Amino acid sequence: MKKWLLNWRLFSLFSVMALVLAGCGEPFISALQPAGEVADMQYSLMLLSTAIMVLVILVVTIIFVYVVIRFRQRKGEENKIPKQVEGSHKLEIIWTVIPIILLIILAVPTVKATFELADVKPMNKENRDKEKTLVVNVRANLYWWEFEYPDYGVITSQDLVVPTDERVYFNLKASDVKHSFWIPAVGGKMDTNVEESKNQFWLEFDQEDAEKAGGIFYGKCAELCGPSHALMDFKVKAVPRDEFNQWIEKMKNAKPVVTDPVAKEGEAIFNKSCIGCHAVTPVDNRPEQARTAPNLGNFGDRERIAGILEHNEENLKKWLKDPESIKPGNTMTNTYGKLTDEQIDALTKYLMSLKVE
Ligand code: HEC
Ligand SMILES: [Cu+2]
Repeated sequence: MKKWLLNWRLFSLFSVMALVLAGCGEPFISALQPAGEVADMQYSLMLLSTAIMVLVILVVTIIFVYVVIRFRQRKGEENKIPKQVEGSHKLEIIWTVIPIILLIILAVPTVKATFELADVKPMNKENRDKEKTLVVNVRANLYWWEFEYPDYGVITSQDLVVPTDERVYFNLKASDVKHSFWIPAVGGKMDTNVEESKNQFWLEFDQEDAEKAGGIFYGKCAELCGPSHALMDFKVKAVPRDEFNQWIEKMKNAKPVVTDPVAKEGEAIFNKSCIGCHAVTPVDNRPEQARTAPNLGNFGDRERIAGILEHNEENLKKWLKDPESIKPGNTMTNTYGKLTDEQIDALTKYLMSLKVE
């Protein structure tokens, strides 16, 4: 095939793809539809740097085209050499000063935003007002997320719940390998490290934007960590402050009450095969190293199963039957005996009954 034809085809293909991808922005996931203070700042910086880059490209291209046309070799003037400007002081100064100015325009807001985004003083104050300044400990694991509310002694997993219209502060760490905490529409990302180098940052979730996103934002791991890295998702429920307070109260007092006979059977199986890893009350006083699996205290209220599957009985059964087929390399696979369909039904009934709402 002719080379220009091949190039042209590739060009059209990429243009169409760019067009298709440009339609991907949904309010629950898109960094281009910022839904909070941090995301707003990051988005403005993106716009500013893009504008500067486009300006530079435009000016350079225009000068380039002008020079190519204006100074090209013309018939009958083959030996004519245009005026040489090499070493021109004026030009050298112009093209040194302009980039410096552009960099300053870029640097001032960037540095300012960097300091603003790193301001975690309120969370580290000795006598912080716990009613007003919420701190969440995020712990990333292969391939699940734990969210601990240290002021309330409450733990949840996979679904983070936060109040809107205020700064929420996060301690970030990992228990196995490095992961990264990212809620595209709201802000981040920030690494979750193993051991002592704990990261801290804050995010703010806008109530109005949360409503546009259906109350749920999408979060994910943004650091390649293993075969199921792409499946290491979580959900963020952003609710008004008073709703959040009610939720945390219910979490504090949650105890599974099982009455249904099938669910009772499930509970018995659970207490034999699963309780060593999974807690079923949001208040879990075991040390961190002992918490080797998601807390299932409010499992019945979850948005997703294992962070990715739609939350329904059918999918839960699939997960219990063969977690490996859903998240390759996850650490639950092959840690309990083979379950019969009956046992899976009973466990499903039991797990779905674990609710606080
Ligand atoms: C060795 C520890 C271990 C044992 C034993 C174990 N699990 Fe798990 N389980 C995990 C881990 C780790 C995950 C998270 C997997 C992931 O998402 O990568 C998980 C995930 C789950 C989930 C999804 C959780 C969520 O928040 O969406 C359910 C439900 C579950 N397990 C139920 C069970 C049941 C029922 C049993 C007993 C039959 C059991 N597990 C036994 C470690 C364990
Ligand atoms: Cu990861």
